[in-house]
Amino acid sequence: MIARGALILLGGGGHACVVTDAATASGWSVAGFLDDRSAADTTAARDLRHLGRIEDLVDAEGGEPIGVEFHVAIGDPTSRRHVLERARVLTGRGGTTIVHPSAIISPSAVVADAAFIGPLAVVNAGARIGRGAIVNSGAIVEHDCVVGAFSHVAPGAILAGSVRVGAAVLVGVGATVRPGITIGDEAVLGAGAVAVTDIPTRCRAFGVPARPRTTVAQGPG
Ligand code: JB2
Repeated sequence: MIARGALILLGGGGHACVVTDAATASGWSVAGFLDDRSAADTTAARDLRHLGRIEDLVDAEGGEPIGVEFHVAIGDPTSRRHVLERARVLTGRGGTTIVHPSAIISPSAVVADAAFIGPLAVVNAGARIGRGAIVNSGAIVEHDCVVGAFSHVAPGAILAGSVRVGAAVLVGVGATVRPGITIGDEAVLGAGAVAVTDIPTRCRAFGVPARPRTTVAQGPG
């Protein structure tokens, strides 16, 4: 039985370990994690109890949601969207936002449900962080940026002012995006890339300056 007021994580990989630390530092009691893989195949089992599969958000006997808060702790945008949707269907709820206490979030910024803001991240004035999005460790989202639902701004990435990031985008580790650039839905900007022109929907762009290469079809996750 999981105590009410506790938090359970969905996903048991490396990102779940980072979220565990952030959630604990911000006062949550993390009861454990749900993952369809066995505990032996997960990283989070090192620190947390494996409590079962995602379907265990619903009480096996009563068929009712188990009533605890949850957070989808998976880095990949498509998988994150997929698992959060499954959880929403099971529980009728949308998931909790976790913000590490060392993050700096402007009072005029807006952070939607189910988002994750990691340690030392900065979300500056007027920025909007979408549902289920990640601003990971040390990433900077400058003033008036929009980060779409389920997008992941990876550790150390920098979005300069007024950048628009679509839904389910991955901005790779240490990537930089020039002011005012738009990145289309489900695009990927590679690690260390510098975007100086817009990146189209579903495009993968790499390098300095970032060059769009191929258009990719993403699976359901
Ligand atoms: O669609 C899914 C799904 N996708 C991933 N359905 C279900 N039921 N489960 C899913 N998972 C589960 O999330 C996998 O079974 C797996 O155990 C976990 C993801 O773990 P993984 O280690 O692959 O990724 P991660 O998201 O924890 O970490 C990645 O992203 C972080 C941001 C890594 O690349 C890290 O290095 C990175 N820091």
